[in-house]
Amino acid sequence: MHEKTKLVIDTDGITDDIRAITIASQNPGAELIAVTTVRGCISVDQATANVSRTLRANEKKVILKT
Ligand SMILES: *[C@@H]1O[C@H](CO)[C@@H](O)[C@H](O)[C@H]1NC(C)=O
Ligand SMILES: [Ca+2]
Repeated sequence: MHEKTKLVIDTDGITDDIRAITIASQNPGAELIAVTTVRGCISVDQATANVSRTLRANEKKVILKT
């Protein structure tokens, strides 16, 4: 049996990264351990909101830590 690939994604929370998080969430061979957010084109709060929404949409448990 293969170990799942453990992932930590650091993201600025906009479109391409949101798609990457969706793909990672739906990949049965991957385990998304954590997502960290940074300010980029949008504020860190908006990035966090985007990521939280994406994870909830993919039925992942969201625990926010600041
Ligand atoms: C992320 O948040 C920004 C700002 O609220 C919004 O304009 C953008 O559409 C969001 N992107 C995604 C992929 O949810
Ligand atoms: Ca990015």
